[in-house]
Amino acid sequence: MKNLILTFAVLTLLTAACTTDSTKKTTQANSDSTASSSEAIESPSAIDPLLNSYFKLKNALTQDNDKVAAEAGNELLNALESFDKSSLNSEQSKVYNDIHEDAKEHAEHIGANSGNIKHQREHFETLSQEIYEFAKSVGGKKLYYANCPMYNNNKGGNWLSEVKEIRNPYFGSEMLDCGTVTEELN
Ligand SMILES: [Cu+2]
Repeated sequence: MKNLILTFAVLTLLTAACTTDSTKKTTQANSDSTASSSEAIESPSAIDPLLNSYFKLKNALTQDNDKVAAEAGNELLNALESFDKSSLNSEQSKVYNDIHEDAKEHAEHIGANSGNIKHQREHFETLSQEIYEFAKSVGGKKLYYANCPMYNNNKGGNWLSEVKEIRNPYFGSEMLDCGTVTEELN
């Protein structure tokens, strides 16, 4: 009898795990089909203002340009402050809520640190992690997550890129092609 109960419990657990998984897939499929009938729901463009200013920042750092980086940091701060969450599903909203205060702070410091590219890069490192998490949860874009193993005394640093080619934002002209793409987002 004990065995039977145990078997039943295990089966229930297994079934529960499978159900959760297939529910996820169904939800995913549903939201996909809703998106085609009403583009407001899964419009990939909701994240565009954030990504555009993030990429402007990243590209400025690859060019060792602290002034444009500061400009892009301020633009990113604005984009985060005026971001319209209405197109996000609950999972995406959760990720956004998790990152958004912190990302704002990093963007603000980058904006305020023209003349100190080293400090801008320090903030860029954590910021990149946050933008990556959010972009990954929103999806719908071909993006590349890259790693430079040498940044920060070989602790390494990651960044998100719109192009596959490595252009290192942590070292700029000093080591422009140092790094590898570690993940492709779709
Ligand atoms: Cu700072």
